[in-house]
Amino acid sequence: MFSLKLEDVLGKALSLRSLTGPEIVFLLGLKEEDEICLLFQTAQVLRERFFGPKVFAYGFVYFSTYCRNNCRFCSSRISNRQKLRYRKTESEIREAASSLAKSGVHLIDLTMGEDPRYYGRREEFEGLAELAAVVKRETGLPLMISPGAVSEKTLRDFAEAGVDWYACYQETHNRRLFDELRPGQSYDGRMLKKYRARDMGMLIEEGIMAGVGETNLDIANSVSAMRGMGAQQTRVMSFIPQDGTPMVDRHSPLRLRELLIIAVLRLAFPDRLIPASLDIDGLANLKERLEAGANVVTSLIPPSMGLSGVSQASLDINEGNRTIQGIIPVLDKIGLELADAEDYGNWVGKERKKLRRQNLNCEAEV
Ligand code: MD0
Ligand code: SF4
Repeated sequence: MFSLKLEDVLGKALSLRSLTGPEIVFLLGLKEEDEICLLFQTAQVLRERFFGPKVFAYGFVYFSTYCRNNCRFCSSRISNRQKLRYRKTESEIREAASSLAKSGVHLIDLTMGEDPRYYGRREEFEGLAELAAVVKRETGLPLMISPGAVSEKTLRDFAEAGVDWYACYQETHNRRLFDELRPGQSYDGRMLKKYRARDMGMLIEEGIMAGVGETNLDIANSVSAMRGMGAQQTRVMSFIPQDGTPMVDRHSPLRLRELLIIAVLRLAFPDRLIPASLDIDGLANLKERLEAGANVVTSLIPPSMGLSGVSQASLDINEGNRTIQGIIPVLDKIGLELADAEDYGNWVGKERKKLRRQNLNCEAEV
């Protein structure tokens, strides 16, 4: 067995060459503190090269916590009878989005479970596409939608309404683990949605979960799946045990694991967006996530509007910590700064243009 040298692997990443599966597995297995520090420093150098000191921030509106699915890790799963659910009205959604926009976020992420109200009726989705267009107009910000594995027609409605991003996380690219985590859902069907959204010109975000029984090789395979779909935003989130779910007694993984994965994502996707989510530990560990190479803070939630997070339903929300004011002192401490809305708008505009060009070239080839 040949052995890899850390300096070689980091050097390769710094010269923007793709890392192989074994190299990724090697990085994820680092144990020595000084080696891990070198990895994080390299991730920071790469982030700096493409984004300078600028960090983006996303406002999050989880507008329906109803879901027809039964994911084992998720508190919104249909068989969780303990869950107090809500579904926000159009005007509540617009109000939350506007208040986030006023606070200075760069994007609005409209998220819901696979709410049967929507999945049962076409008109509801049509209404949602219209609402997305209204929110985009009213806030003047790019828009992400995370509505689950919607139909082809609905994806098209979103694309036509001007939705910029489609987010739909696989959580794992190990099919056996996927079947365990997302019983009754189709692995290929979910993957296909992202490819279709991309073909329609929407940017895509792919995400994985750490601490659900995945191996380092699974993570390396996820990196290659993310590369294959051309995701513009790639994320990892630590599993948080949820009351009322079959995984409530499982432990949340050590945060070091998530940090190593963030750093590996940065090395693998130096010029892509990589979130540090407030939905895992609230403000705690935000600094560490950024120091591992993340460049977007996600899950900012306006306080006192009755909105919840996904993994952390209430942590730090009403305290006003999941806000722009909450994160700025953390950015300051490590020499980072909040980007302008214009910086973000330009990034999205440029990527969407690139994608349209690629899509046209593909059409020309067939
Ligand atoms: C977050 N809670 O950013 C949100 C969520 C959905 N598009 C994003 C997982 O952490
Ligand atoms: Fe529903 Fe999404 Fe939760 Fe699965 S992860 S139960 S699809 S809200």
